[in-house]
Amino acid sequence: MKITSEKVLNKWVETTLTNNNGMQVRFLNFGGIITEIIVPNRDGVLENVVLGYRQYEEYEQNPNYFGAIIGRVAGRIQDASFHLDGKRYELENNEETRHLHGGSGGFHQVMWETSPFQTNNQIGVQLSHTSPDGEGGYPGRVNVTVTYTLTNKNEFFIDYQAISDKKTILTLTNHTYFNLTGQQKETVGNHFVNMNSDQFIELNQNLLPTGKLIDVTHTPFDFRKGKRLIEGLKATHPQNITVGHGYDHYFLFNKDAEPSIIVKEDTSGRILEINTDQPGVVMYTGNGLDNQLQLREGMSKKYLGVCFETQGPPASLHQQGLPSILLEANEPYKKQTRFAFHRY
Ligand code: FUC
Repeated sequence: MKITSEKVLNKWVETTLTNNNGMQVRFLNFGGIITEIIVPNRDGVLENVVLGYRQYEEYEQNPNYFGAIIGRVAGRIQDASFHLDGKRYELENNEETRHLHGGSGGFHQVMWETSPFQTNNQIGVQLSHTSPDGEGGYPGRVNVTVTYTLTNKNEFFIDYQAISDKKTILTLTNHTYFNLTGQQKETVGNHFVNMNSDQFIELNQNLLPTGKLIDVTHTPFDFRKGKRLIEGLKATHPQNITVGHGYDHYFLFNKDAEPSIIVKEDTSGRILEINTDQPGVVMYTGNGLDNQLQLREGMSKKYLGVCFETQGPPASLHQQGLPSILLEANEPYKKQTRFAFHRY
């Protein structure tokens, strides 16, 4: 196993983690942006399974949040404001009247401090950052560490740890777009997804959660026995249409079983298994990707990647009955998501 790094654009450092099977995870200290994940297909051919820019300058803006760490709060916050213990906090309205993905100076824009580590069977890097009290409108000085770890079992772990000196709100995620075909050969329409979720949160026309939980039974949102994504991309269900024909929804994991997602791609024989201790996931099928972006493997297009943004629901700030994203002063925040690659 080895860790290498090189300077890019004279301002960022790109680190590559390589395991004994040739699997690689590559990322920048800027935004913690994962630029490439290279994994074998069923024949052992190593190919990239995530979307990223060809020209690294474009990561500076990165309006699609390719590969980035998202915080302090991933997702949308209605009216860019919330109440905590009777006090109203105003955040940046960086998407019309809404707050999205931590605002324009969110964790996707941070130059993270990096510190590599290596043990017998794993290698990785800790990315650390301190967000000052009041930054972006959020209360509390928050120390954050996100750890990227690669094992020899082709597992990639993202561990999120944080602590705040004041009561605050926090839910972190990563915004990698996966495409298991390798080198983005086709859209993710034929990706076959299994997800342990009975319910998802309804969205309104502005992609804001209404707070209503919809039962997935007999809808394109029922992934309990597995389904190709294309079913939702082509569906006439109003919830698929609302988000630009596809998925951009928060799925709540069932509590009775290990929360997990399994994604299979037939042409490559790749399987991605995702496990997390988060209560749910936003599955976003790249409905907003346009044809204009020059990506590493070619031009972008709608549905070219799918994100599994494991996180708590920011909808809980305004709606009852959802898992909370509150963090008490000095309460350790500790979450993990595991992305394991297999083949069949
Ligand atoms: C996802 C979505 C949003 C947005 C962004 C780029 O997290 O929830 O709708 O398009 O990514």
